[in-house]
Amino acid sequence: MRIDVLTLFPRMFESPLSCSILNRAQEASLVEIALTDIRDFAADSYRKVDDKPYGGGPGMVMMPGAVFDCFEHVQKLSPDKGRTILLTPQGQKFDQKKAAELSAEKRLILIAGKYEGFDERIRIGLDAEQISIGDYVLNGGELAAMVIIDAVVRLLPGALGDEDSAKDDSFSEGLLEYPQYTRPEVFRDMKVPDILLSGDHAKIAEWRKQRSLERTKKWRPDLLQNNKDKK
Ligand code: 6GU
Repeated sequence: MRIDVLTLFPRMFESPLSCSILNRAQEASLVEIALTDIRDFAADSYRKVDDKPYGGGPGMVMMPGAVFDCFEHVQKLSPDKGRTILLTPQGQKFDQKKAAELSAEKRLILIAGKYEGFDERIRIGLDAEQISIGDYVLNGGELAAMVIIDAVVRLLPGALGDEDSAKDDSFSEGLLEYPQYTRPEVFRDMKVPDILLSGDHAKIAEWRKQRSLERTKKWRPDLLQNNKDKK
């Protein structure tokens, strides 16, 4: 997979992309992540990329010129057209299902903007899908882009050490994950449930399923409702 990110702050991505699973996935060529600075495509020598909104109001709006030029440049970096995504609080809410869907793409082009917004002609002209990561406002789309990259890359075959680990994750079956335990068997008077030490794999699977259901009912009943709505 190839992921291109268009941003005014490429340095924000350095640390997250160079650690842990995201780093390993790039080293193993499972994903190539390329950052392009939108400001390099500004038309004037002040490198100006935003301006006051027509009609008045607070804040600054991203001008279309640099974003379009940057996008057209980035598109040519690889033969795949890719799926273009604009990060904005107005977008469709990102979830595990969307992560799985995006992980099947050959190429993603993520465009991170400043919150006050994009000139409307960017959304229209690029014919991009809009994604939000939740109902709150961030200063820009960068952190949202990183969230999406993280959630998508860990689903690429081979990205996790253990091939099965993504399957058991919370949300992968529309439920929260079952409780996990590791050594020691007793910690501050709290004991690992006997069944997990029993070696009976069928019973363990059933126990986990029940615990998943139980904690989803208790902590995230909305997920069960969503599952019903979808079925
Ligand atoms: Cl994608 N961008 C911004 N600026 N704020 C957000 C968001 C995106 N998703 C949730 N809040």
